[in-house]
Parts: sequence; structure tokens; C-alpha cells
Amino acid sequence: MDCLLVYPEPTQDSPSIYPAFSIFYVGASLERAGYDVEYIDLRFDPKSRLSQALTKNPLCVGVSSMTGYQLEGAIEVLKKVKNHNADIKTILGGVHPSLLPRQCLQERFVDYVVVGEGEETACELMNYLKNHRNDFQTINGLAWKKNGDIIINQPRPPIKPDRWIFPLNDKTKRYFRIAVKGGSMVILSSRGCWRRCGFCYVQAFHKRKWRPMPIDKFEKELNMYLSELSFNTASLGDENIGKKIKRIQGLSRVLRERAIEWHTGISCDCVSKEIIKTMEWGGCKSFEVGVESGSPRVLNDVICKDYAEGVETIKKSVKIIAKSDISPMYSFMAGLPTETKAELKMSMDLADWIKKVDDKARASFFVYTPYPETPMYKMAIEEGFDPPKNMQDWSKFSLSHALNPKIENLYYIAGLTFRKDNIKRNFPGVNRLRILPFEFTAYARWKTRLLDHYLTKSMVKNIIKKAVERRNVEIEQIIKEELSE
Ligand code: B12
Ligand code: SF4
Repeated sequence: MDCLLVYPEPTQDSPSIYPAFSIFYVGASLERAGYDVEYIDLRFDPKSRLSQALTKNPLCVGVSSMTGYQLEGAIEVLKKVKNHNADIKTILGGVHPSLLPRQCLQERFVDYVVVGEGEETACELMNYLKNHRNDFQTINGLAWKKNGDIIINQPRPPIKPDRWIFPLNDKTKRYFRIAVKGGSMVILSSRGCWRRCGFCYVQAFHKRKWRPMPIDKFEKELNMYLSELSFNTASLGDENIGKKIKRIQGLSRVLRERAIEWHTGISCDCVSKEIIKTMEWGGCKSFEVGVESGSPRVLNDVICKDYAEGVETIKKSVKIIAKSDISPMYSFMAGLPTETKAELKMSMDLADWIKKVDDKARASFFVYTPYPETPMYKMAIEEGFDPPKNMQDWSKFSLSHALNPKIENLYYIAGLTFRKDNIKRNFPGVNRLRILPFEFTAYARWKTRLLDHYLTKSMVKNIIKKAVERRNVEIEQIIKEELSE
């Protein structure tokens, strides 16, 4: 075997059955170039499969990771590889190592970091490894070690959509089937985003280059998915689906013709009557709208949303969406650097206003978490955030690593107030009685804006955790069925 690609299991957080595109796209390119590739997704595969694969002593093992709990799983895999056979080369790729390549390479168990999109860099690296070349400085997008020094090569320009190889094949199919059966089929129609939101990795990673897949390629790929898998709902998992009406019309037509109901995300300034009508016609049933804040200062000077009319841009989009049948989920952020109590209250007021204008609206208040190399990261450090210094410490970094821990209360209070969809899903039928008292008290707190001293938070957390675990039994069954075939 030339390359074993591993997707690590996060140690905590979001149990997700999304297809592991991060390794599938890289693997598809390696396979196209003629290399022998195997895939392991440790969210589903037993650890024994990794041990078995290692007995084949692959030339290299590639591991993917984003920042946070997935990194802990990645470290475990990388250490296991080196303990098994120190000659196997380890390659770390994905969002986290792309942002902090130097720090990752300080670990003895990481030989190479692939910075940014991995398809072409991985193929070149594989070629060099196979041919015992060591002039790695010529591989753009690679970070590596030479006599103990860490070398970060020239960046690799973003890869054009015609070079993205379709990721579903005989080896990855079983993982896609898990996603389909669990109702989490995802399709990608673009990469990157042209915006510069201060909390987002996109600027550092994609250099604000948005690359849409031509509609005919999207249509061809969707046909290829549908010829192998049977699904009628999907998410368009793009960072940004675009705002040109022609493109939205193209995506909508392709999905409508195949009777697929879909979910996606949208920016307020991409909303127009024509766009929303087209998406509705195309079968879009719900989307997430990144509102982030109700404070004009935070929106403009901290997050850099670049909305021409600030909060008014948000309000205009809400009014348009309210007239459609699409179910919107308005996503807010709380605890942003320099945000005052009054500014947070503006966000809560805006959420109330949205609910008044559109009764079907849902809202979530996520806790701002400083991710490495994002524009707001420096501001967070100035506010006292002490960033982890190595991979191990980053691996303990939770998705709600609040600058002000009290802010986390709002996540639960708003969740119990505005996310009845989640409550119904997690507490079906009479189970609702378990959470109902907390819904009442959360609502009272929301109304009075009382966020401090949320004494029952740990109980709420526990009840929700147990409900999610109950629901996951179903998912575990799906995984078992698929993997036993
Ligand atoms: C789907 C998704 C999820 C899913 C899970 C995905 C899964 N399969 O398990 C869920 C919803 C659970 C999730 C959770 C979280 N996510 Co998330 N997620 C995404 C999302 C939307 C898509 C990922 C994807 O498939 N991309 C498509 C693939 C092709 O791109 P890619 O992963 O970058 O892979 C390319 C390169 O990175 C590289 N590469 C990747 N791996 C490897 C490995 C090797 C060996 C090589 C050579 C190359 C390589 O090559 C690939 C092809 O070019 C991204 C945003 C995005 N569009 O990327 C955010 C994103 C990755 N998530 C993010 C975050 C922060 C999280 C959370 C911490 C919480 C949160 N705020 O959402 C949790 C933590 C999960 C955990 N417990 O560890 C951040 C990561 C920031 C960071 N510094 O790491 C992103 C970038 C979103 C953002 N805009 O901030 N997430
Ligand atoms: S619109 Fe979304 S993907 Fe684009 S920069 Fe903002 S948060 Fe990131």
C-alpha cells in the first residue's frame, strides 16, 4: 500500500456522520495518479482496522484534522503509526495544520504538513517519496523538516474546480452510505469564500478565492452520486454558494429536476426576492443565515461583515425570507472581543425582532471561539486569551472556548428558547417532559436578559447530552449495518 488516509474521531463534541471529504478528495487524486490508497474513518471503523492496515507497512499515512477535539484523535493515530514503524512517513493535513504548520512539525510524530488544499501537494510528495527524492523544497504547499529545521515552502495556488476529482468510489462508498442512511448526505459545489469575517479561517486558508464548480460539472457529479446512492435530501456544504442569480438558478434547477430537498447557508447581503424565490422553487427547505451581531460597531469594525447598510441589510433579508416557505436559522455569535453588554443586548433584541417578523425563524447564539490565524485572533489575545502552545493543548480546545465563560449560558438559554426543532428531535413525545421545565425558565431568563448565575446549566447540559446519546443509538445501528456488509 502506498498511502493510508485516516480521518480521526473527535474525542468529544458533535457526533457527525458527514462524509470525510477532507481525505476522500486527496485520496481520489492519489488514486487517479495510480497510487494504492486505503481509507479509514475512525468515527466508524474499529481501531483494530487501523492496526491491521499498519501491518501492511504503507509508505506513508496521511491524517486530517481541524482544530479542537479531532486533533486529539489525530495525535493518537500519528503516535500509533510511529510506534508501529518509525520509517512510515506521516503527513498531517487539514485546516488546523494548514494554519499552524510550524507548531505541528515540532512534534516528533509529524514528518510533513500539507498546507492548504491537499490534492496536488500529496501527489507530488508521494512521487518524491516513491522515488527516494529529498529535494522537497520544490513542492509548493509542503512544510517539512531538514536536519531538525522546519521549512515552509512556497504556498500552492488554489486548485481549480476541474482538478477536484469526484470522491465517491468503491473504497469510499460505504462511508457515503452511512451519511445517506443517517440523513446527512452532503454535496459540495464550490470552495472558499470572498468575504473576510474576522472569526473565520477562510482568509488565511483560501486567500478569499471563491471557486464555483461549473453547473454542468455539478450536475454530472450529482448524477454520479445518484447512480450509486439513493437520497432525496442533501446539504449543500459550501462555505458560500454564491450570489449571482444565474448560478443559484443553475443549482436550483439541477436539484429540482432530481426532486432533492436541500439545506444550505446564505449571507444576508446575498438575499434578494429573486434569489429566495429561485431557491424555494429549487427545493431549498432550510438555510443558516450568518447574522452574528445586532451591533453596528461589532458587525462592521470587529467582524468586518462589510454589509452596505449594516444591521439594515440583515433586517431587509429577514423580511424577504419571512415571505418564503424556507425555514431560516439565524446564527449569532456572543462574547466577541471588545463586545460590551449593551452590544450583546442589541443582538438579543435583534433575535426577538426577527422572531416577531418571521414566526418560523430559529436562532442560535454560538460562543465566539478564537481559532488560529483568523483576523480576530489577535484581538482575542489582546483581551487576555492565552493561546495553546502545542498540538496537544490545541486538542483540548472546545468549540465553545469562551473568552468570558458566562457567555456559554446564553448558548443554552437561546437554544431552549429558539431551537424548538432540536428539542423536538432530541426529546420526542413524552420525553419532552424532561426538558420542559428548563424551557420555561430559559425563556424567562431570555426575556429578562438574565444571563449570569445559570445554576441549572450543568443539569441542562446533562439532559441534552443523554438525549443526544439516545438518538445516537440509531446512528450506531446504521454504522453497524453498513460496516458488516
Ligand atoms: C462539515 C464540517 C463539520 C462537520 C464534521 C465534518 C466531519 N466530516 O466530521 C461538523 C458539523 C461536525 C463540524 C464540527 C466542527 N467544526 Co467543522 N466544518 C465542516 C466544514 C463545513 C466542511 C469540511 C469539509 O468537508 N470540507 C471540504 C474538504 C474537501 O476541505 P478540507 O477539509 O479543508 O480538506 C482539504 C484540505 O484541508 C486538505 N486536507 C484535509 N485533510 C487532509 C489530510 C491529508 C493527509 C492531506 C494531504 C490533505 C488534507 O486537502 C483537502 C482537499 O483539498 C468546514 C468548512 C469547510 N467548508 O471546509 C468546517 C470547519 C472545518 N469546521 C470548523 C470548526 C471550528 C468546527 C468545530 C470546532 C465547531 C464549529 N465551530 O463548527 C467542530 C469541531 C468538530 C470536532 N469535534 O472536532 C472550522 C475549522 C477551523 C479550524 N481552525 O480548524 C471550519 C473550517 C469552519 C469555519 N469556517 O471555521 N464541522
Ligand atoms: S461568509 Fe462564512 S465562509 Fe465566508 S468568511 Fe464569513 S464565515 Fe467565513
